[in-house]
Amino acid sequence: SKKPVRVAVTGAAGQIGYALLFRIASGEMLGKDQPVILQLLELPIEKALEALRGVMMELEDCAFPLLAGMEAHSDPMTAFKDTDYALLVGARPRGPGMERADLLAANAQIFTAQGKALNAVASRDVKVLVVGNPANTNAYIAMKSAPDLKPGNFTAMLRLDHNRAASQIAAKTGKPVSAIKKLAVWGNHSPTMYADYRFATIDGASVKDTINDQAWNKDVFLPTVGKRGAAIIAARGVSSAASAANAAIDHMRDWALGTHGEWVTMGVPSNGEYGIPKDVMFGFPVTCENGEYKIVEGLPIDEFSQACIDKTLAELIGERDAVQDLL
Ligand code: NAX
Repeated sequence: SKKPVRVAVTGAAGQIGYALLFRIASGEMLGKDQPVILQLLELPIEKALEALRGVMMELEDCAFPLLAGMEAHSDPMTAFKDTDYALLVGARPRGPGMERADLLAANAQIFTAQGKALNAVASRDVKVLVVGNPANTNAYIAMKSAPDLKPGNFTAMLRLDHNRAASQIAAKTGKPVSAIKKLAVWGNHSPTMYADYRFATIDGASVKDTINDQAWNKDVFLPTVGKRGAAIIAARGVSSAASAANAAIDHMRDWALGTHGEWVTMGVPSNGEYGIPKDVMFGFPVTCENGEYKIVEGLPIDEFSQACIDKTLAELIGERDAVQDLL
């Protein structure tokens, strides 16, 4: 049987953590033959650590055959020791009256410390997924704080946006989501992201030609996907958790086990693809093979798409510039 791998999860006592840990431990992320050791990080405050103890009791009570070990930590330097995978879910939420700059600064502090800890103690091949918002910029900060790790070890979660887009297209066309291929979401995990179905196929037919309605794209599809997080908060009273955890599982599973030629969306550091400045953590279509992702290159970008990409890029550059002095 396989040797256990180490999976660190931060914010483990939060609502995404609660929807995520049980699925990792049951083998849905890394395979039904891959034992895992969970290294869980929470804030060093009694309430959070007590809640984490409760979650760990429930994990024990599942008696998962693949759960080879479990640790609680309040210091990233121990939580990330030798970790092969790190899901950075915990982040500072926006409090009442908090300005955007304050939010960026508070998270810069968290993700600098976590990036440094990963740099110091994690496996050299660690795969890092940042879920905590602002996810792209937090991933950028962690990457910049870990100079001894490859930039490509760091990614941000755009998969929820990708899955939301797929689901809207399935509903519009009356086809199952499984029939949709070659969808892409460009840019920031924020309402500025650009979900792009120009290359997508459904049962082999062009999605764009099947829908054939640019007004629907612009006036319905893009706003629906972009504002989906807010719609869920309005309906549920709290933010998306199960769907976010599901997207995190999809992202890591595909990165680790491969996509067999199919496209998925990951936020990854640019190497200059599509004119995105180097190191900007940007949503791109990728394929994954042998534990590596590869950006799908050479796609034509029309005028409408370029304007959308420019807008989401401008937002990311603004976030990057706001934290530059804190790194
Ligand atoms: P919760 O507030 O339920 O849980 C967050 C947990 O993180 C708390 O238990 C808190 O104690 C812990 N935490 C905070 N700072 C920490 C730190 N420095 N180290 C370790 N633990 C820390 O939030 P939840 O609903 O689970 O959401 C978590 C994050 O995901 C938020 O930043 C949220 O905005 C973000 N999201 C990102 C999405 C994406 O697609 N990228 C979608 C869903 C979600 O909104």
